[in-house]
Amino acid sequence: MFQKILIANRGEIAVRVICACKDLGIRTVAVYSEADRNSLHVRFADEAICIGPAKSARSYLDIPSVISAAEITNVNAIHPGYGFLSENADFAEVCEDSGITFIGPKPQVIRTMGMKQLARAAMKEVGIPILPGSEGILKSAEEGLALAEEIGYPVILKAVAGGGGRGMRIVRNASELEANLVQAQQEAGAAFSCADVYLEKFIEAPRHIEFQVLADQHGHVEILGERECSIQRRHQKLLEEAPSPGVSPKLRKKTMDTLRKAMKAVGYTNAGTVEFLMDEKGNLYFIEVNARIQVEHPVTELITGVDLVKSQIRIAAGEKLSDILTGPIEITGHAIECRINAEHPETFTPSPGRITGLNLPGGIGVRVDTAVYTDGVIPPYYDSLVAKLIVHGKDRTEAIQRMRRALDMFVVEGIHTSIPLHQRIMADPDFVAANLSTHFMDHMKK
Ligand code: MV4
Repeated sequence: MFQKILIANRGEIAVRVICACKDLGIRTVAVYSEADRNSLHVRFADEAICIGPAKSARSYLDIPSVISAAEITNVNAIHPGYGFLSENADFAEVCEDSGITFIGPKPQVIRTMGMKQLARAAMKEVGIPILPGSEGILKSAEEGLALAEEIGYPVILKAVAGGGGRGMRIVRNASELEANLVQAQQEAGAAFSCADVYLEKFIEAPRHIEFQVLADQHGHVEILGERECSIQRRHQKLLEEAPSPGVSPKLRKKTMDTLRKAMKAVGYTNAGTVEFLMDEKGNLYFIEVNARIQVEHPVTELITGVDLVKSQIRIAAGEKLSDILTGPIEITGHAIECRINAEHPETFTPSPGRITGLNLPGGIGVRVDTAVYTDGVIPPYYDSLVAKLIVHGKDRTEAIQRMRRALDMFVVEGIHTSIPLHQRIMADPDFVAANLSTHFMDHMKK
């Protein structure tokens, strides 16, 4: 097992990784930008190193700075958290070349999953259903027109280097295709330095459902059920729950059985998420793989009892999944996570600043993952996540009731937060009826 781990991240996930390290008896090194000097991850780590100015490009995204900090402190491994360098295959490679274990999948697997048309082809190959669309990169408008004619409009153009909703264009008829393709390629080129685009059938009002994967370095893969992540706004998830109310036990078993084989076949290791869209008929179609721990991992932890971050570290250290998991994966009860963001609850405009008053809720079935404290500051430079409020109940009804209670007792003063928005969602009849799609926020009544 590792003696010392560097955490290449900030905020709640850095604190979450420190928790896992403390549980495993591993020493920790925090890295921080000049804006994060007084952060909790700096306070709770055994050592801390400033790696640069506030701007991420010069601190948390700066590979030489992070590697230098790892070498100075003589760590055995780096946990990248989510965002920042977590899915950067070059970073993972530099870590390995420097004799530091990257806590994540192998660089070549990260690289393949990052190129969405390759991930799509790889998953199709191993029997995972994908949406009808192009075989690889779209080479011309003519090819796109012929393909769209065959599969039927609407179709969607996606940047191969995109993901998470960036670099997508919906095409509703033949007259729109060429112009949209040119635009999509230009945008993709500017945003990702790769202009390649692929085409898929567009699902109008899908549900967004993702399966949690854990895989060791000895060829053993486990799937820890799924999460429902349909409630989002501008591709930012607001709330996630597990299990998905839209997935039947039969569909869950079938998908998990196929995924176990698929992830083994692609040589996947460590933690990951396989994202699907569910159409109106209840069919699941693969869209992408996230080769990292995700923000919403706690809902899976609460229904399975598995510590996913500890599992990541043990897998990276070479342990077997059969030693990490105490038995078969069983799903108990229902969990919901609300992302509490520093933003205006109606306009969604960012609301950074000093937290002047704070009460974190507790009680049975309630977990709060956060790095905030009274008089602490939410800086304007990074994402607006203040806390994740996660509840667990015996069923969805009890989880909703506990979430309402916890939201009522969650006090944040000095900044605006999304707490009132979550209170409205918890009271919404469509939410209570689990009548969900990615258009939920457009339909929710005031
Ligand atoms: C889609 C889709 C419909 N059809 N792909 C968004 C996040 C990224 N991971 C994939 N996304 C989508 N891919 C097909 N073939 C719908 C989404 C999608 C979406 C698209 C447009 C506007 C809002 C959206 C919200 C959630 C998901």
